[in-house]
Amino acid sequence: MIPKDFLEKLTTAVAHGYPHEAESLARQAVSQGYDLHAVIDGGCVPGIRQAGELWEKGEYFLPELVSSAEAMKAALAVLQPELKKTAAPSGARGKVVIGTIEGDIHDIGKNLVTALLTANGFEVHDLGANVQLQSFLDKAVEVEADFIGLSALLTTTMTGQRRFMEMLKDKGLDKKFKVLVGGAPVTARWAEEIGAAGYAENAVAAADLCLRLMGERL
Ligand code: B1M
Repeated sequence: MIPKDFLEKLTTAVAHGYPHEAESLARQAVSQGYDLHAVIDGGCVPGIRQAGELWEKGEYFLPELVSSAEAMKAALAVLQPELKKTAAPSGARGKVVIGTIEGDIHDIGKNLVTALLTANGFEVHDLGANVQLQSFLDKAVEVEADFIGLSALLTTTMTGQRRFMEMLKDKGLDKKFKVLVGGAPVTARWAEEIGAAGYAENAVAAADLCLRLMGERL
C-alpha cells in the first residue's frame, strides 16, 4: 500500500517542477518496494496533468511547463529501468515500432507506452519524438514489425496519423502492419475513422491491446 501523502508529494514535485525531489521520491518508491505502475499513475501523471491545467488557465508559462516535464522525466528515469527488470523476455510477444509523429516533441506518454510494452515482452523500437512518417515505415519494414505505434499530443499533429494510414494504403502495406494510435487528443472514433487497428487511452491499455491483437493472430 502506497501512503497517500507519498503520492501527493510526488504529484507536487512534478507539478511544481522539482526534478531533484521527484527523483529522490522515485528512489524512495523503489527502495520501499511500492507498485511502480501505481506510483507513476497515482503520483507522476496527476502532477504533469496539473501543470497542463495551470498552463491552460494562464498561470503557468512555457518555462514552468518545461520544468514540470523535467521533473516527470527525472522520476521516470529511475522508475522505468526498474520496471524493465521484471519484463518478460524481449521480443517474445511481437515487435513494435513506436514514436511521436513529426512536428510533435511530446514524448512522456509515448515513453510510458514503450515501457509497458517492453515490460510485457514486446521488442520495442522507439524512434523518439518528431519522427517523419517515412521513418516509421522504413523501420517497420527493416525489423518486420507487427505493430506501428503513432503518438500525437497536438490536434495539429494528429492529422499525421491519418496521412500515415493513407501512405500505407497507397503502398499496399495497410494489411501488413497493425497501426496503433494514441495521445491526449486521440479517440477510438478517430482511430476507426482513419482505419487504424486500434486506439489505447493509456499505456496499460496499449499493452493490453497489443497482447489481444497478437492473440487473435495466433
Ligand atoms: Co505541451 N501541449 N506543448 N508540452 N503539453 C499539451 C499537449 C496541451 C494539451 C497543453 C494545453 O494547452 N492544455 C497543448 C496541446 C493543445 C492542442 O493541440 N489542442 C500543448 C501545447 C499547445 C504545446 C506547445 C505548442 C506549446 C508552445 O510551444 N506554445 C508545445 C508543442 C511543441 C511541439 O510539440 N511542436 C508544447 C511543449 C510542451 C513541453 C516541451 C513543455 C512539454 C513536453 C515535454 C515532453 O514530452 N518531453 C509539454 C507538456 C508536458 C504538455 C502537457 C502538460 C502534458 C503532456 C504529458 O506529458 N502528459 C500537455 C497537457 C495534457 O496533455 N493535458 C500538453 C502525461 C502523459 C503521461 O500523458 O502524453 O497523454 P499523455 O500519454 C498517455 C496517453 O495519451 C497514452 O498513454 C500515455 C500514458 O498513459 N498515449 C498513447 C500516448 N501516446 C500513445 C500512443 C499509443 C497509445 C497510447 O499508441 C501508439
